[in-house]
Amino acid sequence: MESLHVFCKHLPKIELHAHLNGSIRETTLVQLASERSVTLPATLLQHEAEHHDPDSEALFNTKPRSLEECFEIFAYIPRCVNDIVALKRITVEILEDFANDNVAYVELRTGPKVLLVDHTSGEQYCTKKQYVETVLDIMSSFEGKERKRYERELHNSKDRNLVRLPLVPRLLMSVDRSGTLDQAEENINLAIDMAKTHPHIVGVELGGNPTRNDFRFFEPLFQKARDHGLKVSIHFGEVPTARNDSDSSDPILKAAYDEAIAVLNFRPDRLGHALLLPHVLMEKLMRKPIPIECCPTSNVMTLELALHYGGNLVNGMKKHPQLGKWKSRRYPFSINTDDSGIFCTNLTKEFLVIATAFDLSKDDLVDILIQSVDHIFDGTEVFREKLKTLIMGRVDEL
Ligand code: 6MZ
Repeated sequence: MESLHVFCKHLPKIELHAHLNGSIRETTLVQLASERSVTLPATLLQHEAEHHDPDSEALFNTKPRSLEECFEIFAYIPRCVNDIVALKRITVEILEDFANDNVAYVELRTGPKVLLVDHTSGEQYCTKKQYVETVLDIMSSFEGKERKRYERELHNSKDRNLVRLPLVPRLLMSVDRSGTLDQAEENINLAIDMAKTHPHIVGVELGGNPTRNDFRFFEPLFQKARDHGLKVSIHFGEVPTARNDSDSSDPILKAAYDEAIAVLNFRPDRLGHALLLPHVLMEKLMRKPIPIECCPTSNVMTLELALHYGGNLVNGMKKHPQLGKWKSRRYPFSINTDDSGIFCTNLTKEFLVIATAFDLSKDDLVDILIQSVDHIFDGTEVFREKLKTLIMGRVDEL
């Protein structure tokens, strides 16, 4: 276990499904809340002190976190990250955390927000565009520093494969499905407009509370984004659906099924989660796969699988409704954190927990990782091939 942990830690990884405001360190969230006189309900806070260390051996002791609880805590976050000062802080810390976890490429996703400039000095607001520019500026300067660090260390090192790869950050702009069509349109137009001059913006995504609204409501906007060259990822299969087209006994399940069919017919570039799929939909995907962004711990938590196994994440993971099948049928998927702050996780833990639950070898993990490089939204084939070569170079040394 220990050697597998070290292997997962040093493996250069890629992250394709991470929500910015869900990836806040819990310690930072608590501090921001206190500075802004926001009282966070103690029941929503996750970890005992020993779990704060991301490398802690107490890996899998996360408290259960239902989907409902996730959205309860998401409602508090904008009151804590309410100004540009906080946004800068969390963005830098999140990039540092991914870099320290040996992540070589990350696509962060976030819904642009109107924030205060500084919560301590009055009521001056900045625009959604300034929100995105703030994140992009931090990404660019972080990427520049990482590249310089990498070149310096290469220069000083006898073996280039021992040097930690630089973190390359990219951005997806989110549409929150519980918001209005006007808000969604504003975000999509902003993404299209800003992507013309900001190559860090590589796509758009639909997320938010899966019990609210319907993909079809937003579909023309995602088509527009796609027509402008942006890639599209859609959260999918987070709530149960009817079993098939003729199963219409429950109108909510039937609507969820019809929505799922609409998503699949749209053929997004990637699907987030894709958890609760009836056989018919899974077989439809098997025939013409769309890469899935799997978020193992988040899935087990939101489906409350660990709850039934005394809080044991590994046992809960064994009951993951899809992961075992995807692996055995060689379905294209990537491993991601979703909300590392909310679920007390990082990519090392995600690789370790699936390896432990499904008895995967180091080669299996590398296999999953390398095939998922093809799912990256950053455009060039050359970039992806180079990344695979760099990852394999490091793997040879592990
Ligand atoms: C659906 C999720 C999510 O955009 O404020 N979000 N949406 N399913 C999930 N699985 C648990 N986890 C996070 O990031 C926080 C927002 O991301 C979405 C929610 O809308 C949440 O408010 P940003 O940076």
